[in-house]
Amino acid sequence: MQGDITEQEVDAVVNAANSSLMGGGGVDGAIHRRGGPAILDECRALRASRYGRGLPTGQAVATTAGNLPARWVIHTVGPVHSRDEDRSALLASCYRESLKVADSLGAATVAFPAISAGIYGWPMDDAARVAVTTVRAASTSVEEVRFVLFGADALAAFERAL
Ligand code: AR6
Repeated sequence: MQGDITEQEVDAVVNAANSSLMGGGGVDGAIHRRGGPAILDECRALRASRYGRGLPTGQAVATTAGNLPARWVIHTVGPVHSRDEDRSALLASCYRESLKVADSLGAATVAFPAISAGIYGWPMDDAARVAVTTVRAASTSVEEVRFVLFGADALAAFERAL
């Protein structure tokens, strides 16, 4: 669907974060702005404990969703298109690992943005193909995966991929 991921009434929304977990632009900025400081507080605690060197690309971790309608935010770090080797495998890993975290939380409905297709520079068609292929092949208890796309072009790319 076309829409704003921060408005989704799902169990978990996935954040296209960066390794620092300290916020940024795009989806990340919108989630922290709308979700409020409780999310950043948990991100800081994660940095002080499990992820002292940051969350590695392709991995995922959950926090509260603060004031968002969702219950959890699952933060994942997509690969930068121009920089990361094995970028397709890393992008696939973002979707798979996020679904694993969702399973561990008991989340039945999960909303994903087009990870890496903004500031991280992926061509939308390619990002959509990796997203759709990976989610379709995933073994998960999640009942609904909702791709929430910003704009008609992104929606069209995901429709083509589907
Ligand atoms: N809802 C749904 N989609 C959105 C929203 C929204 N509210 N806002 C943007 N998009 P990006 P990335 C779309 O840049 O490429 C941050 O600074 C956007 O149009 O959010 O993985 C992080 O801290 C695009 O199609 O994520 C990282 O440093 C897609 O979501 C870096 O950006 C992803 O764009 C991550 O870059």
